[in-house]
Amino acid sequence: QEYTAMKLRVKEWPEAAKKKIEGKIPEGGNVYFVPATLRPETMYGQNSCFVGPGITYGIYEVKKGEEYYFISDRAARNMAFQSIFPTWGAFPKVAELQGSDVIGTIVNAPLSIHKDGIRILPMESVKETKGTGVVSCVPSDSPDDYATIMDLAKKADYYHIKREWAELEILPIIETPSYGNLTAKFLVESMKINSPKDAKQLAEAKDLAYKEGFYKGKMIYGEFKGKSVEDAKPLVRQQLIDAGEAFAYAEPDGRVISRSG
Ligand code: ZZB
Repeated sequence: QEYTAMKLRVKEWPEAAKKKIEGKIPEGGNVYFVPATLRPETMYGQNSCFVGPGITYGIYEVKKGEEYYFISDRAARNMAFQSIFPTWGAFPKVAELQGSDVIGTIVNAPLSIHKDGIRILPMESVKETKGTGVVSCVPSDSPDDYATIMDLAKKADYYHIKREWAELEILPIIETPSYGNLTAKFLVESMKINSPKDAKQLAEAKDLAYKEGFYKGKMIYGEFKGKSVEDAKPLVRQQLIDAGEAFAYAEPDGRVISRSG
């Protein structure tokens, strides 16, 4: 799996996170949340960014005094063998936090219509063993994200968030013949998915959304408006990478690869 790892720079930490990172990030050092995505062309529609509240994350030093990544330990280890850290195999950890510590953090999200930043929010279904453990929320085109954001808005108190953090306008970015311009909303509603816990149905919806979006989707927002999703995807990705706002991150597939041959 070749992901696009996005760099979402922290603008403001909540109190719980401040306490845990105090004295650990040098003055002037930037921390980035790094969601891994397979859909760079949807980044215009990021309206928040998810972490698993019960997952343990680290802040890792990528460039001393300058650049630090908030990711899962597993992702840091993988990145250390992809020349993302300066020393091969090394991934220096400067702080350890729980996902729940960072809920409410404001980060700057490249390409997002939300120019003042987006919030870090909780998503129970984030898998620690996939990507970076950080997930960008695009409720227009990801059924999981749509179901989660609806639930967060409905049960804001339960999730210890402010309702308005989840109750944001959903930007249409891709038009498809079968599902209109808000694919995720269409699928979640028509498949009667009532909760982000409906894992089986959500997996099915995700599959449908991927296929329809990739093969039939057309961009209706952004610099590549009018182009097919298939054509726009690599263009948006390259633009983000060239701007230093993203980098390539490959997910090892878990199988043991024989190197004897
Ligand atoms: C933004 C986005 C916009 C995504 C979209 C999807 C869609 P896959 O297909 O199963 O390999 N993701 C990444 N890491 C995690 C994680 N640790 N736990 C849960 N979800 C994760 O999944 C890749 C996608 O799953 C990634 O791409 C990310 O969400 C999420 F419009 O990023 B995506 C139809 C899907 N649309």
